Amino acid sequence: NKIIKQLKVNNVEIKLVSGDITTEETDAIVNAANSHLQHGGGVAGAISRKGGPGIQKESNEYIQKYGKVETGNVAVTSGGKLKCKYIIHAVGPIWRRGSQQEEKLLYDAVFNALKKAEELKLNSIALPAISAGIYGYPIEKAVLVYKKAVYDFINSNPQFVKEIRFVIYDEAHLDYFLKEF
Ligand code: AR6
Repeated sequence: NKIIKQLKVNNVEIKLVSGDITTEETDAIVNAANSHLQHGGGVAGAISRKGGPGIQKESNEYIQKYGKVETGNVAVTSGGKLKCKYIIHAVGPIWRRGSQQEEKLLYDAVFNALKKAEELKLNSIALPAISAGIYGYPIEKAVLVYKKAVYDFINSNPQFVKEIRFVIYDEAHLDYFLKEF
């Protein structure tokens, strides 16, 4: 993966990376999951295939134990065969023209993923463009929400998280990220 841009905010490094999140070596990678943690398509499918069957199995056990993950919330599994220690499964909203609190729910998904990394005392985390694929959230609107969530998190003075990466898979999204960060 290729680092396109990096900036430092307070004591935290933000990196924009182009490529595939499944190859990242950060302590955690974030998955763009659904509420049932059924990892079929998109980045979830790629993570599940490359990480091995343990990831879907742990996800199913999580759902059996705690029930479904509400939109805006997160669940944690191991990284399976991937290089990361953990996968933080964040459930973003399906875009419905902005009428269903999508902005708040996307903010929560990103903020809660970062908060979980801090709770787990992790130093580095990589996120995909949550909701901006199959869930249809317009990328130009999504990047504004990602930025606000990341800056709010950094302003909460995390003690552990020192590096936040956005891994951009869709080349057409790059300019929107570059413009905002
Ligand atoms: N690495 C990084 N980003 C990726 C990768 C990858 N390997 N593959 C795709 N993307 P999506 P959503 C980008 O659809 O919109 C799944 O079926 C992709 O280009 O994965 O939140 C889940 O199980 C896009 O920019 O997630 C849910 O049911 C971004 O990841 C549903 O899709 C998110 O696209 C979630 O939809």
